Amino acid sequence: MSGRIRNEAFKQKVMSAHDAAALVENGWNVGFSGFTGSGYPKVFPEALAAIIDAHHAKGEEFRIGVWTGASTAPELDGALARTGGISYRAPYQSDPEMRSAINTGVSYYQDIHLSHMGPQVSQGFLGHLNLAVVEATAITEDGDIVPSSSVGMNRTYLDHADKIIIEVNSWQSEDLFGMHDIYYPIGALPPNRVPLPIQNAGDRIGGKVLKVDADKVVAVIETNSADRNTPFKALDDDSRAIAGYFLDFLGNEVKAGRLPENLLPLQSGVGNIANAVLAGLLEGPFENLTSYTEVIQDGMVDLLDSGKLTVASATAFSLSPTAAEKMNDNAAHYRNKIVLRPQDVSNHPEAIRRMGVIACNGMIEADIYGNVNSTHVMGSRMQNGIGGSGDFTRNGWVSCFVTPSTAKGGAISCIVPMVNHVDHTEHDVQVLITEQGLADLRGLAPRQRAIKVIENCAHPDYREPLLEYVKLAEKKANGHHTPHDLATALGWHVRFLETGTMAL
Ligand code: 0RQ
Repeated sequence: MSGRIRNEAFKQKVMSAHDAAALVENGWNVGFSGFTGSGYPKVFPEALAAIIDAHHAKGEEFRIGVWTGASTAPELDGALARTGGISYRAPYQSDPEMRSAINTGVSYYQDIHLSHMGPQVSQGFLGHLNLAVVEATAITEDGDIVPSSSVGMNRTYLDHADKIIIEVNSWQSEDLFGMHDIYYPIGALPPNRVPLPIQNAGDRIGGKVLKVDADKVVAVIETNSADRNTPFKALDDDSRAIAGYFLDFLGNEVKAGRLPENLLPLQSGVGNIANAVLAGLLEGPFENLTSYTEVIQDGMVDLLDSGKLTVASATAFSLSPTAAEKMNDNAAHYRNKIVLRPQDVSNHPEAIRRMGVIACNGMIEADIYGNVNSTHVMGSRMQNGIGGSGDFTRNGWVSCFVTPSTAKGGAISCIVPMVNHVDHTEHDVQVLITEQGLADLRGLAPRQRAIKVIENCAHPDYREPLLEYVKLAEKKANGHHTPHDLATALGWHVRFLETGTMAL
């Protein structure tokens, strides 16, 4: 044994992943740890996938509900989705196999705001939780769980599941102990909720460990496996340009007196552009920054190293292999600057609103009036999910969305007459940014916004057609608040589906 299991009763429960997976029954709901590719169980899901395959080979029905914190990795979403044995999945996912199971109709998917997942599980809307499978860095002498590289939904799943399986992963640094902040009162439902006592991004309000009812623990598995940790794409010209507009915007907000010189706590989404923004901040003029976000990626760690960022609060890491090794080697140093919280705290509307978080997230497309689609491709297909973007956008001090102005080599305009699905309404979206420029929509009525969005953000190839649409809509509309020609508003998407391009 690795020495990570320090409680006698738990030592007696150590078994192979196969034996643990054999405890699962058809029709169960399983709550897994894991958030953006970190802190998910590494060997249990593949063992379970093999068991599901064996049942299917015998012609037997075997399907389970899979709940997580957010996206996981090929070893979890990929392995289980491939069996066709996932009946229902929630909340955020980004695995190609899982996406395919959703889009081919094999699996139901419910896309829930990450801060809503805890309360919805607690109220039983997703059904009964039969099993929680949670990765741990260690089990203490007292039988408490030291979380690993994500906290996500673990507190809720451990509290609600009938049975629990713990995967103790000795790849995770033992020095993560003390980085987590597990606040139990967040589980209370109305009318028993209390104010969330977070005033500053780095405030610690809870304990270091997850509590677990030892009687519910049916198996402990030992592993030594790295998190998914995919490297980031190299910064390209578009992401650098987008980051540049965003940083200029923040500088102007400081000059206008709407932001302090060290800004307000930053939230940044995942992906290439978010990382470019963080790289830009490294070279930029802002000092003593703080971050209240949901994932800590490489750029955030670089900012901490530079001293420009003093503290980062999140629920998970999403690091490249190199940055993950660095985190593992230096966790004792970083735990004074990083707080990992349950996702219903990291994404809590009250904290986000109180501190005035600056939200910046990626999108699929925006329309001329400022509605944003973060999740759907051409009306019916799911890309990833809303993740935490709604939690931060609705409640942030400034809410920004970023995207290149075109996708698929220019065949798709990311600025369209009408979005094919709405995740963030015109009432919540304040700033749109593409490599073409930035549209600050604050204080503008819809018709004023349309001109600004087209002129500042649309690709030159699509500007004229968009202006033509505005003219047509104003002629045909039944009202002049948000003029639309309903017969052609989604015509750009229809044209893409029929011809492979939105271009005329
Ligand atoms: O498809 O992979 O087939 O080439 O969408 O697009 O440009 O790689 O962008 O990785 O930044 O993702 C919105 C999906 C952007 C992400 C989204 C196609 C494009 C490509 C991905 P391919 P890019 P990114 C914090 C906050 C929601 C959750 C969120 C996301 C693929 O940012 O999931 O914000 N956001 N969470 O070709 C059709 C368009 C398109 C398009 C791009 N207009 N139409 N396809 N694509 N634009 C994190 C968490 O919550 C955990």
